[in-house]
Amino acid sequence: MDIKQRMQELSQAKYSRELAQCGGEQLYHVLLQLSQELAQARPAPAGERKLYYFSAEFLIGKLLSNNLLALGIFDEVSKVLAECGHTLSAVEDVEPEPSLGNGGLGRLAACFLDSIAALGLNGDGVGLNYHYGLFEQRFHRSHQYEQPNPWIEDESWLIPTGVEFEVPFGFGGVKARLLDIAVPGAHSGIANRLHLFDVENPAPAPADGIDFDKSDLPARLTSFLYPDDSDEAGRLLRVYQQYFMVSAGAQLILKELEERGFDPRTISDHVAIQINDTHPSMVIPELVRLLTARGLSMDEAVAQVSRTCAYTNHTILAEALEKWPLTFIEKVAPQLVPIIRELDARAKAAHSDPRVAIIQGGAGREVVHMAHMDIHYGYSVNGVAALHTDILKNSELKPFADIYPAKFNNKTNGVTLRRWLEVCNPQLASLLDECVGTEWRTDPTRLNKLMDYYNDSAVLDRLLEIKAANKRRASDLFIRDQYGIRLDPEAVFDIQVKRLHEYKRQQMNALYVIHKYLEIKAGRIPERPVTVIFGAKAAPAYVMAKNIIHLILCLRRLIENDPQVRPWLHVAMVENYNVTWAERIIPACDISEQISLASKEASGTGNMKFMANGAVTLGTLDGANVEIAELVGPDNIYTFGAGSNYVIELYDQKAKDSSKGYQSRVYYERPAVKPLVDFLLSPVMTELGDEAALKALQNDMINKDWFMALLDVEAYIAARDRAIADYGDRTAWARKMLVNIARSGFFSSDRTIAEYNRDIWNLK
Ligand code: 26W
Repeated sequence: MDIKQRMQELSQAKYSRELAQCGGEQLYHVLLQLSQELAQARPAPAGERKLYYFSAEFLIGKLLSNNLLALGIFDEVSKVLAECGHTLSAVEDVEPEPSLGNGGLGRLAACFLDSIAALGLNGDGVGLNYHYGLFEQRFHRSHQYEQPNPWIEDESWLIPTGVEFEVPFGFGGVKARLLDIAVPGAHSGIANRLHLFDVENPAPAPADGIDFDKSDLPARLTSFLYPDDSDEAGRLLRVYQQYFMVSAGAQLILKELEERGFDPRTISDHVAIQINDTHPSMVIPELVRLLTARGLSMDEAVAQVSRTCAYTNHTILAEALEKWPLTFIEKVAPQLVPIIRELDARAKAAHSDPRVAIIQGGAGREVVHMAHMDIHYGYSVNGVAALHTDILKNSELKPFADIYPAKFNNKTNGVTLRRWLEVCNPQLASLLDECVGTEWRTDPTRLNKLMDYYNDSAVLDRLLEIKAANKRRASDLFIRDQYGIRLDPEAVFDIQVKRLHEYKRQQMNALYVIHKYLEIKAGRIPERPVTVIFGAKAAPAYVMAKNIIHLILCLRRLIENDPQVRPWLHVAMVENYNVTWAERIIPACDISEQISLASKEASGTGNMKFMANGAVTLGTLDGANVEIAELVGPDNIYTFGAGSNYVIELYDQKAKDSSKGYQSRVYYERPAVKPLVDFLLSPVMTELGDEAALKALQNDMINKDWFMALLDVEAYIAARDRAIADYGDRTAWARKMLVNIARSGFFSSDRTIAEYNRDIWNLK
């Protein structure tokens, strides 16, 4: 197809205008339609077995550039736009970012869809079409506020399919309408689909913030992702959402199975279901229900389902392992209760260990342990990084690993380097083309060849120039879009962007900022200026996380207003951090903050994106940081802090005797730590901020500090100062950048997906 000609035709048909006369908004819609046409003309992949990737989140980001790349017309379209005086990135500014995810788990699902399609595998996503997304974050008086984040426009990537299913809730049936988003594969010629279910008559956005009447079902089922679950109505709504997704999804699977001409008795030969964390776990009893309704015996249905479903665990935090009161399920989907009881009875008959029961607790207090159902009735259980899988096998899920050793396997996460390098960092991508050839774009392990340039000063200089250009660009976008916030592109860019959670320890990063501030105030001027950038949303009901945001925003104000400190230290926090901001910030990063308490971050995936863009990691030996450290070697990463075994030991001690194990007060009393923590309630801070919030945070640090920030903070400060000092030797630093880029090929999600397919899905 002549791309330029088709763009011309579309601009005439849609706007009765020459392409060259179109504005950014019109060009966006021309390209949206062009991409839709090309993607829909592509065949679905062949394959005996088809994967359905069930996930409550798909954090897909803007789609235009990514789809143009996958469709093989990125360069051509960029050229045509340039002829009209536009750039693709300016056109893409018009596109709203779909707000269908929260953090790593959702973004991983999006990278996986991209890689499944790129590898030509037969696999679709199944999720929900949240109209107002997670929430849009606003800062006001140094606090986070939440607003609905509507993203669906009249013309969008959503394709109505006309397919509908009835979901049988306890209160009656609700129609699920299927909308699809095409997922074209790069270099594979095929397109898969992301199936998003929606209600027939979605409710309008709530009038005030994100609070709404949670009993207003069914209209509210697809309003928000994870609506505030701090009360019972919110938690119940989640269960409604989950059942809506899995019941409609299971019906879709059976419909397609029939259309492909297969008997439901052979479903496991033709279908694989990946359960992304426990949010979709009710697909197991639902599929048993639907199969028995189609004539299979209970034994047959259970056997088939157990060879169809596979489960991925993304966290070991106890509070995130879902346990639903049986009364909730009784209310939402009463027809599942006898099936879950049967599944539980079978598991209990086979395994007397109460720790592996599906239903736990006495009469009236029974809870359904979703992960346990997945493990007993799934054929594969995987963690998302080597360390995480080891912890699952050796502690968190040990009783299960002892029963089913063969089910457990590791699949270290990956990210799509198409979005996270080719699209977001085109200058670096073309330097890599020059150095290692363009093959790295289809085979990222080729990036290893970059090591040949370790002593090539011209290439090292180019790396530094590209980084500097990306820092200037990010600074310009900050001024433009973040209320004129000024970054210093000459400073070291030190970045921590991820969900806000105590275990990720943004509070420890803030303590470092305080340390630097106090140093400068005491006249000890740092070697070079540092810009500390944060980006994070806090769950609406997570008070401590919001307090940490408050601390960061107060520190920002304090420093900006202090002419003595400002030349050396900047703090910036991105408002409404999302995929779009990640694409702008990550290429500009020098130091990548990956500082979770060892054992708590299952993998992390931001760490991989930063590495591929030439940032050097400052991190604990947690999650995939461990594998990054092995790949780049000790000279090219800064690791610090307590190891996971020690941390787990401390928790065990505390569980046995609360006066043992980690006692934060001991660390608080250390002379290097106390002034930092005390500073939270210093007069300059209480004048700026909300004293109660700061006090609550300080009090928690001193008396609880469950994620042990004070245990590691001294080692952290030392490691960070060392990294900032090393940054001064530009050649040595460029070498570290080069090694990180060269070794990032392993973290391509194409590699991860090839492993899932080889070990779990067997799609072809
Ligand atoms: C209570 C329900 C619930 C629980 C946990 C909702 C959402 C979550 C998290 C947001 C799940 C999540 O994002 N986990 C992350 O998954 C990534 C992909 O595997 C990992 O890289 C991260 O380490 C892990 O935190």
